Amino acid sequence: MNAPLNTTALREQLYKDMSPLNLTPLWEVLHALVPPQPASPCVAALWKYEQVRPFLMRSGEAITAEEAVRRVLILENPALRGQSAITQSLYAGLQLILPGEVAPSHRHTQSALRFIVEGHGAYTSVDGERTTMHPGDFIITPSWTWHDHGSEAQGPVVWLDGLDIPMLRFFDAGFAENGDAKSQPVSRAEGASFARYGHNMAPVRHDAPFGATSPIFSYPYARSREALDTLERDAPIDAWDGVKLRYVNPQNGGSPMPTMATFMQKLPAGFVGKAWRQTDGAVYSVVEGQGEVDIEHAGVRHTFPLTPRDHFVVPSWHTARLRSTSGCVLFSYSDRPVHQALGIHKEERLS
Ligand code: 1HN
Repeated sequence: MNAPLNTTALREQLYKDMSPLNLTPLWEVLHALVPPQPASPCVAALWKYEQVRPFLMRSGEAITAEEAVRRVLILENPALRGQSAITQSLYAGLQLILPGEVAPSHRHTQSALRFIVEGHGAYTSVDGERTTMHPGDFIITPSWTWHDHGSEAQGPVVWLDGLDIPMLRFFDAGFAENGDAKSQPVSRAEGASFARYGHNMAPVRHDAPFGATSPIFSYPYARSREALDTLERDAPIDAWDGVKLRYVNPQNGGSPMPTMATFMQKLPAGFVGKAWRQTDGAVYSVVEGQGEVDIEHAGVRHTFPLTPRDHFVVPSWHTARLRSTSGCVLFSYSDRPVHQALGIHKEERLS
């Protein structure tokens, strides 16, 4: 029911008179502040690799990795253009490095993940240890560690960068520092961190070299794929996820980074998944095979066809459903660990 005219006039005058003191009535915004359902401003979106790749290659002609510092095309949520964000809390971009190039050393408080999309033989160095990239590998840059990238590959190498940039921006906690040298000196053998922490074993005198972040820099695709294949053959298939595993920090069983969870899943051939929704917004990279995803929110429904190297985003509380006739492997990351740390994570598995 509308307020009578004199009341309306009274209120409008009140709002106008107190506005110079930076006062606003809660009752006008209360409903939007605590909505009955999570109400993300983000929308579902798909980036087809065949459409994106030509622009990546053109960037390779337009600017060097060194001049750009990081030659990246940001995947911006269509509803958040200009904010360098794919969800309210997460950043995503596709980075290109060409043979012989170096992306110079720096460090920042933001955590980063790399998911290798195309090409072999580029490397990233984290605090003196190099990791060679292969398609499907998941590589971590812990907060405040020196990192640079380089390439001794034959052709272009492209990876997905996932960072917690919008989250740290929200906390006004973003800092960065440039290194003295373009490439940091290599001080540890490649594979040392994986040998220490990647085989269900750990150093006897336990340390946490990167605090809350996993001491493993690289989770190789071959290992993840083998696990999914074994489970697809020998274990019950989840009706929503197919076969889905989360990557872990071997020191505590939690997510590899404090702000981002990462997952790899396989949809068996003929999979028709049930629908779910969850409060963590998730970014997906299609690794192998073909499939389809339906994403629905507030009466708007998208069906995205999926082929390798495509990327898509499922924002918070959007209902999603996966299908694959021939089988499909998907990598994804989300801000779930933060929701869980705050005790606010919600998931609904619909039938
Ligand atoms: C960054 O340092 C990298 O190290 C990639 O490759 C993307 C986006 C924003 C800020 C820093 C990298 C980034 C970034």
